[in-house]
Formats: sequence, C-alpha cells, structure tokens
Amino acid sequence: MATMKVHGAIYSTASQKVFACLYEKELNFELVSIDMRAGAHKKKPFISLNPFGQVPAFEDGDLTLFESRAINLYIAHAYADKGTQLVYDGKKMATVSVWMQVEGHQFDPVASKLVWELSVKPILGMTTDAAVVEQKEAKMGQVLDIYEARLGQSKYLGGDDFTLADLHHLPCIQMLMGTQVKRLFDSRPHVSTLCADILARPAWLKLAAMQVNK
Ligand SMILES: N[C@@H](CCC(=O)N[C@@H](CS)C(=O)NCC(=O)O)C(=O)O
Repeated sequence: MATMKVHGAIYSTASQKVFACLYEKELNFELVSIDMRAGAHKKKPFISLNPFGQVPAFEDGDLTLFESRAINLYIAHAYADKGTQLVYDGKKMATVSVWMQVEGHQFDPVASKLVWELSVKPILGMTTDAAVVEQKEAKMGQVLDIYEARLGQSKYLGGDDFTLADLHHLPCIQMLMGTQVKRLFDSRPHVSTLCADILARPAWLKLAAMQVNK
C-alpha cells in the first residue's frame, strides 16, 4: 500500500489535527513539509492540491483532499479497523458530528484568533492587540461554559468515548495552555479534566515529540 502523504507544516494547527488523527490510527505517513515562510502554500505545486492555498493537503493513492476535518473523517472511516475508533454509526455519530461542528464554528474561530494574538504574534515580533484579546477571551468563556455543562453529562464532547470531536480541539488547546487563556480552561473543572485527559494521549504526545525532534 502506498504511504499516505500530508503536505503541511508541523507548527500549523490545522496540519496537527491530521497528524494527531494518523497517530491515533497508528498509520504510517510521509510529511511533505511546506515552507510557509517562503509562501510555498500559495504557489505551485502546493496550490494544485489546495486552491485556497492553505495547509494541510493530503494524498492517499489517487485521492487528494484538503480541509483537515474532512481529511480526518476520511481517515477515520477508511481505516476504521486500525488504531483508535474515532467515528461511529447512527445516533452516536450524529452527536459526535454536532460537537465536531461546534469545534469548527464556535470554538475554533475564537481559539485561532487567541492563538494568533497571544502565541504567534509575539514569535513574529508583532504587537498583541489587547482589545481583541479581551473580546475573544469573553467569547471563549461563554463557549467554555457550554462545554462545562456538556461535560457534566458525558466524559467526552461527543459522548462516552474519545472521538474526532475531541481530537480536533487539541492543537489550539495545546497552544492556549501556554498563554493567559489557560485560566479559562483551568477554572472549569470538567473542561480542565477533559484537557488533561486528551493532552496526555500517547498519540498527541508523539506529535509533541515530532516538533521537538524537528
Ligand atoms: N479550514 C482549514 C484551515 C487551514 C488553515 O487555516 N491553515 C493555515 C495554517 S494552520 C494556513 O495555511 N494559513 C495560511 C493562509 O491562510 O494563507 C483546515 O482545517 O484545513
């Protein structure tokens, strides 16, 4: 079987979603590093894999995909018999899907903005916009209040088992744990327990090692 390829960057949170999924599924893959600083994601040949010019893109034989969450749904279904079960059937999957959508539409837009302001801008020597941070922190607090209530009913966001719904939160949570936003997670007991649980998963720790070894 041809090795799957992820065209991405190890410090890209969207690419990390796919790496984490592949590690959970215990699948081999080749990382094709895209030099984003050089703008390689906006040029050929990468642009032929994702016309939107964003990492990651993915290849499995003759199948080419982009959008990290769609890539992970493909991997989880196509390799259902490998590694951790990350998707389910019927009603159980319907609830997982709800929380996957919540991640994409409620959590990620706020979390990504906070990651940009508090983690990425300082690295690039840019000035953090305190007003944006204040506004997004307030919004994040509201989202996490809903998570806290949800996690009072089930161990994981999608139900009693770890699924893609939880996995997709990992990259931004990891980044935000190194910022002042950590207190918003720590102050909510169920959210805090979930974070500690999923951040300690062997597949996620393997990804951290991937970054250190780079
Ligand atoms: N919804 C996309 C988002 C991809 C995305 O935003 N990738 C970022 C890196 S984490 C990127 O390529 N940014 C460069 C750009 O947007 O020009 C996904 O989940 O794959």
